[in-house]
Amino acid sequence: MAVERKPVLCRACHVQCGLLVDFEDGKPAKIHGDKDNPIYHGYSCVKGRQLASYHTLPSRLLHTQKRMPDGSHRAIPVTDAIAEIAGKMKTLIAAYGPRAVAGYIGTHGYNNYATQAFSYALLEAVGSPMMFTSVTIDQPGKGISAGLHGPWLAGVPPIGAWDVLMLIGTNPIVSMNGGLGANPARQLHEARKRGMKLIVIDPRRTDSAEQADIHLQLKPGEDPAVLAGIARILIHENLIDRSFVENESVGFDALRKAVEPFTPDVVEERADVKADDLVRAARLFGHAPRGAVSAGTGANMSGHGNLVEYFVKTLTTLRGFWSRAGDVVANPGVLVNRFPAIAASPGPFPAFGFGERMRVRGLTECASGLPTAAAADEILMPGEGQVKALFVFGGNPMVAWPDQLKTFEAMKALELLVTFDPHMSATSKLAHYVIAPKLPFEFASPSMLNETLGNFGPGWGYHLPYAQYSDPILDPPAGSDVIEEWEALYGIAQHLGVTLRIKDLSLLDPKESKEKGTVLDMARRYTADDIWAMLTKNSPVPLADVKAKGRAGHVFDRPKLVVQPKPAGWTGKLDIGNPVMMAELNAISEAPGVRLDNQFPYRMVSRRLHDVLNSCWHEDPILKKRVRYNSAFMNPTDMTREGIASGQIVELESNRSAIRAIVMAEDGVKAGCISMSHAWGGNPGEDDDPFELGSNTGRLSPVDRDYDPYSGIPIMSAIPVRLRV
Ligand SMILES: Nc1nc2c(c(=O)[nH]1)N[C@H]1C(S)=C(S)[C@@H](COP(=O)(O)OP(=O)(O)OC[C@H]3O[C@@H](n4cnc5c(=O)[nH]c(N)nc54)[C@H](O)[C@@H]3O)O[C@H]1N2
Ligand SMILES: Nc1nc2c(c(=O)[nH]1)N[C@H]1C(S)=C(S)[C@@H](COP(=O)(O)OP(=O)(O)OC[C@H]3O[C@@H](n4cnc5c(=O)[nH]c(N)nc54)[C@H](O)[C@@H]3O)O[C@H]1N2
Ligand code: SF4
Ligand SMILES: [Mo]
Repeated sequence: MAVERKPVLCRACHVQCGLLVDFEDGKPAKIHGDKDNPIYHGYSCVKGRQLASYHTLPSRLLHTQKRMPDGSHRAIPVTDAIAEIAGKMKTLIAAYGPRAVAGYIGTHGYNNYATQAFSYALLEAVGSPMMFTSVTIDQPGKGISAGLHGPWLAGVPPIGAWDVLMLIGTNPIVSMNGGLGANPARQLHEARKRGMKLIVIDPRRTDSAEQADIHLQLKPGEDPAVLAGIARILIHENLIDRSFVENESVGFDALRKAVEPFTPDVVEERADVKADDLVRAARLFGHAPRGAVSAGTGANMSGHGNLVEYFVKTLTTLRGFWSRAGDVVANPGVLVNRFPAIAASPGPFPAFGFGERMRVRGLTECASGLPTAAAADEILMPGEGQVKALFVFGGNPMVAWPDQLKTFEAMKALELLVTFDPHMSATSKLAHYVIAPKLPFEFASPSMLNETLGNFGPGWGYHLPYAQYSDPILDPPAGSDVIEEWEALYGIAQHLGVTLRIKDLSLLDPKESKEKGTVLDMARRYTADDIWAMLTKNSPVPLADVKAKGRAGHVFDRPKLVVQPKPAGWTGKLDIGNPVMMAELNAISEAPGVRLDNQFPYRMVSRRLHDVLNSCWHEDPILKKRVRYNSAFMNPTDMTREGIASGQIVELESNRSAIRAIVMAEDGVKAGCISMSHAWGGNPGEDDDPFELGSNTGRLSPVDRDYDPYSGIPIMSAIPVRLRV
């Protein structure tokens, strides 16, 4: 049997592992990690190993679908769909103006840089500012806190330099979220062997918490109290880097005052974390010479995401854990440029209150983009500017957005809903057109996404100057009519008679990436090679050189980059006492803690499952054997008290709606919590059997109550619920 081995980068999630595909007689037979890969060291997960069969699942759409008047879908040639969509857009824009056309980039829109660039370009070309992304229903506190605190240009040292790591509401060993980089289990193992200490703040004993020196198993939503408590101990015990704080930041006195009420006893009372454990955690963190803090979705979705992410940065500043003059930059960049390596901050930048204004709840654009939690209202609310058309790029609003019942009404109200999706997702079922895209092994792509992420926090991206470029390794199935998403968007633009300007995504500054982008010749036939050349036009290493190194990932020989001292006369400083954040902290200290009240005694906390990604991979027969539905994981003591057993269906009700879910015992879940993953379940009115489709936790979050005033994110974790047997 002829066996051929082809390296490829996995695009099933953002971390883009370098994998090997063994072809037997021209067909992919086995996918596995690549032991020689200098970043991933052989790592793969089951989703990546199933990626070839994902291309041939019976449920994969091989043709673009059009919705018929009776609600059913029929295959049509993609070229027809492109022409019809453009025609409909023209009519809508003529009648309602360009703001009526909106876009939403979801997980798989993010995973595909060409889709990202072309989707923004199309909206811009028609004059619509209405591009939503999953960022504002994910970790919007990251961008907002960066604005309020200010970025540190030199970034953070790599994991190899840390003596301590604090993880808050994130479980990178499963999720690959930042904190531990690529192949997180291996990185953690090596760091632990070296002596790095780990502090985990999470209501659940996660895979990451299992390995922690200290696990603060807090009441969900009480993160600000815990972090303020830690900051207070650092200040009281003089465990801060005084000269760094004095020279590089402003606002220390305001911070000191605001954290003062959060004594260890107060924190114990509010967050149900032992005062001694809090002190131990603060001392472990405060005595470590170097370290890092990383937060995730749990920290961002439980009511005070901006403040928690602000503490992530403030604790880093208090300890002076940022990269300093003389440090060698671990990854000077290959396909993506980094910020200038200077040990200085340009100071805060606007975090909210600019750009496009939403017509609801006083929301505006923020440093993490437009508030996606307002998108359904923008579609439903009549009046000037009402959204009439929505393009969904690799996302699934019907199961992922908060307030599913409202989202359902919104999707049905649209005059044009177009999804780019290989499956008849819950959202696609309501779409007028579902464009059937090529899948990752059918087109080329370089490792830009994970490299870009490396610029935004500790333990994200690559800790070495690494890049990989993948060729297409599979042909689309015989008889199919699938298309690369950028080609479909280019076709729509051609029909509309507009000119696209493609951003150079090797540049981080949005303005620069636009200015240095490429204006397309709309009469030309571009190839994928042309597009990737545009997207990497100003990359530190030319794409041609990356390609020349072959198709397996490679560490590039880059000139050594050393962090330079702050130039003379520099005025920018970090702000650790931002008035908006301090006011939020004061309000928390004056309000009673999250009490498990009689009406809604449980808190539903979000979590990720190893074998699926959000709403993806649920239809894969192999993965289905591992995970069929999203269980409601509960502490056995709560189950005994309620008289319920694993496998039993219960009803979970919030102040918005109720869902039925299947209970599963898990010792590591804090009592009083129900730990459940999102993006399951079907559309309202569909089969409500949780054993078949799972349960939609989005249905429990109202978007118009308890939302963040800047990003619009509602409570999507730590949701107060009651349980009925
Ligand atoms: N309550 C609660 N809600 C949450 C969360 C939570 O923790 N709790 N998490 C939030 C977060 S962090 C996020 S990011 C969002 C997720 O929000 P979304 O990105 O909107 O949802 P996904 O389920 O990731 O949608 C992915 C879609 O892409 C399709 N797809 C798969 N492969 C491809 C491909 O190659 N190309 C294209 N074009 N499409 C593809 C899938 O079929 C699926 O329909 O959900 C959010 N919702
Ligand atoms: N296998 C797999 N990997 C994924 C995904 C997936 O679905 N499956 N999704 C991808 C996406 S879209 C994203 S955004 C990332 C997210 O990556 P992470 O943010 O690491 O997501 P989780 O693994 O859900 O970890 C969130 C943790 O927060 C905890 N938590 C919940 N509420 C609170 C709270 O109030 N306070 C604190 N301190 N903790 C709380 C939960 O118990 C959980 O352990 O993962 C990505 N990777
Ligand atoms: S962790 Fe992500 S990139 Fe790596 S194999 Fe799994 S799905 Fe693919
Ligand atoms: Mo996400």
